[in-house]
Amino acid sequence: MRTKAAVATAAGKPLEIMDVNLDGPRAGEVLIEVKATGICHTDEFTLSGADPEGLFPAILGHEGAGVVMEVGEGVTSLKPGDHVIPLYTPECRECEYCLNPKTNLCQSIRTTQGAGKMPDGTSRFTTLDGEEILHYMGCSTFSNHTVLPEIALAKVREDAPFDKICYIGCGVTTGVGAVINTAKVEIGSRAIVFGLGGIGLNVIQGLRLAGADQIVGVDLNNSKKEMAERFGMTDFVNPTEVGEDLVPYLVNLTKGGADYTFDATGNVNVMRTALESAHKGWGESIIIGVAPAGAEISTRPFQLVTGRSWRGTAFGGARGRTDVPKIVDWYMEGKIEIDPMITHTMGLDQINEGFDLMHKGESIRSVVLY
Ligand code: NAD
Ligand code: DAO
Ligand code: ZN
Ligand code: ZN
Repeated sequence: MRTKAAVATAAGKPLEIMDVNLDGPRAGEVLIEVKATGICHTDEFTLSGADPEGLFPAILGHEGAGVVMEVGEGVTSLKPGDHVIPLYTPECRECEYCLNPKTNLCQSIRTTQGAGKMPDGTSRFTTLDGEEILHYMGCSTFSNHTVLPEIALAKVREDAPFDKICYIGCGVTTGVGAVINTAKVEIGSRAIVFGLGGIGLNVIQGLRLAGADQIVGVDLNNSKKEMAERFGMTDFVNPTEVGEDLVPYLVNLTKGGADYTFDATGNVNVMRTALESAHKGWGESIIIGVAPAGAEISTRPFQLVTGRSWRGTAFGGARGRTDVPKIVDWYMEGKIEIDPMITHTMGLDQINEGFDLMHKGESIRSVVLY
């Protein structure tokens, strides 16, 4: 079939809106119509050329929601008409990783997904001239139609609005899941969240859901304060206005250090501050932010000897086919909020404006509606 897509032709260039060819689903694959997709920082990271694994030409986008149109041979868990959210972290339920309750990092299609291909090693997308276009994170939601492996689709309830639940495909699940699945925050905890963007706000609402008593938000940008308070932040700290070293300031503010700290900036210096402002003896620091290629973290090992621990999380530790439908339920039941975080919507033709809004720090989430 022919469909309309925003194609990343080369690093550092705006996306080009064009018609492309899309082959139908092969065995174990599913064709979906994408109804809405968020624009995430990871798309920008790849488009900018900063992602060492970025491949071009490709159709980016990994935060979508849509409807199944056709299923390939052997697909049993989905049928045309089902509402779905694409998963950049699939869940095959069979590999060594899926069978280990300690991780959500299904490895069954890792190699081909990283190479921009479907599991059989080929792409379904070509230009109208027949040139191959690569998939991205196994999702390619910046196309009105896309093909994914069955194991990379979460089936969700049909009354949930696409323009909101697309955000559960990355930002919401990453932030809320970091609290619930990775840190397993207890009622009454004290926590610090570094970075109050699209991920950090979801960490904050995850902390509220978990019953944290103190939720400190740290950001260089004072304009982030109001929205973070709306989602449950109890204290705001702008490091440039503290007038003393940040770690002792935060340790004092949290009465000895936080039970849990989260980095949602991707800055390795902030990651160190997050670790060192966790409570001596038991504080846990969770890295969510993705640092630039080649960046390294450091601290004095005595920080760990004295009981702090340093961990990371991808996709909020969520097993997508199992957990994403539950997060959609939480949204529909009012346990979590999404609507205020969708600050801008646009058509596919305006998608580059969504990237501009992100660069200027004016949006939390821009969502493309097809
Ligand atoms: P964002 O740009 O919307 O938010 C980052 C926030 O950090 C901004 O508000 C900015 O003002 C603030 N900030 C920057 N430097 C700071 C500093 N030194 N001190 C305090 N605040 C600072 O980004 P986002 O969409 O929220 O993503 C955050 C990070 O999470 C990115 O690195 C992204 O790649 C990563 N991410 C990780 C996963 C995962 O599964 N681990 C998934 C999605 C995104
Ligand atoms: O199994 O090695 C692997 C791949 C893990 C991918 C995790 C990606 C998480 C961070 C990227 C940001 C996603 C938007
Ligand atoms: Zn993302
Ligand atoms: Zn698996």
